[in-house]
Amino acid sequence: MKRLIATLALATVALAAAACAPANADTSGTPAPTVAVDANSPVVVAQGIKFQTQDVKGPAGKAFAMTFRNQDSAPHNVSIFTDSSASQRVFQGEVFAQGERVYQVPALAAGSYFFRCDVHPDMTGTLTVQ
Ligand SMILES: [Cu+2]
Repeated sequence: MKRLIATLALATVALAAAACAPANADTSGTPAPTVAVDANSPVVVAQGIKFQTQDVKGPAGKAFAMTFRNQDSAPHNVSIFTDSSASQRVFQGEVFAQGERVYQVPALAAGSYFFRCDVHPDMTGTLTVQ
């Protein structure tokens, strides 16, 4: 009887461990590692239905963090395109009102990119990736 209890206890521990494992070992749909904001991270500020920062820079060839500070009660976002025709989007930031988000911009080749607010397409700017 003692042995059975010990076996059951072990089985319970094993089950508990197995139940915990998927949360730590889930490899399906693993998000890309988050890139932290650093001194060179671009910051875009929106105020008065305009981007106050219309020229920002980002590093070429690696994902980077972009801080977007929306000081309006109107919703805005930052959407990045290959050029001002806005036909090829390379990044679309979350739309939100009044607040700040750190966008995770994917690695981009060096060059000049166009960005705008999807809600107000007249709000535009240039992202230089170098
Ligand atoms: Cu907007």
